[in-house]
Amino acid sequence: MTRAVLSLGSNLGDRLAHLRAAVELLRADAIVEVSGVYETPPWGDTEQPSYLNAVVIVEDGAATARDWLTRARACEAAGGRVRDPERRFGPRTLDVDVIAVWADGGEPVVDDDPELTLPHPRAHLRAFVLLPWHDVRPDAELPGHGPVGALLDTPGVAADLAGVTPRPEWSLESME
Ligand code: PH2
Ligand code: MG
Ligand code: MG
Repeated sequence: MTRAVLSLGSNLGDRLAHLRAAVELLRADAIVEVSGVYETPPWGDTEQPSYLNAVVIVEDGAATARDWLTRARACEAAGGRVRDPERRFGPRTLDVDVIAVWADGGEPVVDDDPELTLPHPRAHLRAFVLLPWHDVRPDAELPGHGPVGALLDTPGVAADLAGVTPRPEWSLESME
């Protein structure tokens, strides 16, 4: 069994529809938990529309960390993602980032592969990842950085929390 935390983000087109489509695709891979949706100011490149962000926790008996990246990219491709090499943190229809992966025995996967660095090298700085994750897993730990609850209290993250707005009217839960 491997478990992964994925971060979903969209700030172009029908943002909610993009997040919902990603969740539907990932359901086939056994979604364990889906967070609420937050509207968040753009981080890292401020000249772009606000994002909708959410976090999902997924489990699959056989998936490797690389498989989670492949699945994340398949979601992005289905969401019409076009990459702009000139603009690393620029706008996007759908972004699915692998934040952390745990192997069979619960050990975190640590990897400095530039294509899939694990844990995600900027997750500890991002209120838009940490807050929805903490909502669904209050005891979560980001490998190498400690409890997510404590990271929410670090100065840069705590300052950003003010702009992270819950949108309870926009659910990603299945309508079934
Ligand atoms: N993703 C980025 C860059 N900036 N800002 C917010 N609020 N949410 C994101 O998902 C996001 C971002 C590139 O991955
Ligand atoms: Mg991203
Ligand atoms: Mg990404």
